[in-house]
Amino acid sequence: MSEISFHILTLFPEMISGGLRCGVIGRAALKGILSFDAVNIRDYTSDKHGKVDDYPYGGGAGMLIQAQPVYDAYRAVAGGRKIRTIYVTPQGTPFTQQKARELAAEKELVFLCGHYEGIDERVLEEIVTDNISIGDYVLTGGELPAMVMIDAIARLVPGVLGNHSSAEEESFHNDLLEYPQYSRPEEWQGKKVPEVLLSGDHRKVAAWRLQQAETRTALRRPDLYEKYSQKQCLIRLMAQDKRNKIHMTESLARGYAEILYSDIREKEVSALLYDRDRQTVLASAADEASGRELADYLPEDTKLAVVSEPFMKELLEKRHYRVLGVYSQVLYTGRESLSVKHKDIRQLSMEHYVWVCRRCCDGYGGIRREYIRKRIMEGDMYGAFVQEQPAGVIGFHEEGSLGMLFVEESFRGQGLGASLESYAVNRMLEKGRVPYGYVEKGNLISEKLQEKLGFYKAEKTFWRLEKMLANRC
Ligand code: 9D3
Repeated sequence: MSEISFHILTLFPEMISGGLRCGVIGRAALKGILSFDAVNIRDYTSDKHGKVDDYPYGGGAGMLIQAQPVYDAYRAVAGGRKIRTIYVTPQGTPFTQQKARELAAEKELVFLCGHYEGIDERVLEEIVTDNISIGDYVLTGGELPAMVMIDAIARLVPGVLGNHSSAEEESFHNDLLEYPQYSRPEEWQGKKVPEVLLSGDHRKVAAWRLQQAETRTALRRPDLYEKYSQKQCLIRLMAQDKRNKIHMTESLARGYAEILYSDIREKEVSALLYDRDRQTVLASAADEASGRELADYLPEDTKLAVVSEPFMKELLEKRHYRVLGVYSQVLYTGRESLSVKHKDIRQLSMEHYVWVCRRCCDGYGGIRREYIRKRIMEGDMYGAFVQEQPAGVIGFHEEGSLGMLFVEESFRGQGLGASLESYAVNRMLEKGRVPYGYVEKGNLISEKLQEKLGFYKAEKTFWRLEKMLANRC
């Protein structure tokens, strides 16, 4: 079974099958990672002359594709099932990378391509889940737009790009256009390669590339540049209060989070950040009034919230959030890796699931089993083993912070906690991240350990909250 199937309903199936046979996408189809079928709407007409269109009621120029052949073509691929169905139309919402990501998570997609003046509205109401355009210009049909969207979606499917290139690089360059690049020869038609690229000075090269990317973005995409500047400005301001805001600056700098709301008054920053992939909001408000204003921008589809003021916690509780835990935030500003005394620390696998749940879910905090399962599956949980038995655990939360530290009672006082945490810090440093995490408020042993390892503790208290599902009556 392929990872994702694309069904394209069209009057020109050869255009689709011809176009998607080539290149990276064609290869992925041959390997069986993807599958396509271009369905000719005309094959499903009940008209004996093969006609699929007719005049529009109420008059007007041109013809309209009738409901019946479209519906029957749809039923031929969907059977009785409901499949996400995209009507490719100039009247749709513009296609974006975010939409591509969302659609790449589906197992099956139907694309309905329009022509002529359109399609009878009644069949659209019956089968279409999304109306999508590719931009504000006029084409002759929906086939090319469907192929554009399929290309963008397919390359996000694991395995399609091969194992070396990741589809979405983790870098702040995501907000900027790419810098110019040069290859041999050093001089071509009297044009020289910029000096700095030949210098071998990596820092200088990086600085030059960033400056080029910024200039290019400012000139060609002022809209993107505006967003980028706003983000940089917020990062810089929040960096002045690193201990309390490292979770926000890191999420922004990593490109995980976008700004939903920000308000800057005399260096007092209030901000609401949203990490769409992890459905996590990070909020910090300078005062209660800003907090209330900020809360109006909370997105609907959120699972987790991290806040650092008591009034924010209360505001969220009124909006159907439940406190998962109360924490101190700790930050490691060093660059040197820490020594790890305990030698047997390794990634946990699902065979340790029950053990981890007993330590992290049942006792305190109320972390969900489902969350632990996901953390293990994503390779983010590490265990310290003593004679092949798990004796302690630490993990990375979804948004990149450290947490879930636990050591079996009978193994305490031997430095296992310190080893686990040092190990986790080293993993983060290797990835070029700033290590920070959450420890249970009032867990004096743990707080002592943080201090010993050289972590700084935030003055603020942090609450992790989860959005409760709305009651369905
Ligand atoms: C403006 C809509 N129609 C007015 C009567 C005419 C029309 C123009 C072009 C109807 C269909 C088309 C064909 N274009 C697409 O099907 C299409 C499209 C596009 O033209 N531009 C950007 N995105 C898309 S997605 C589908």
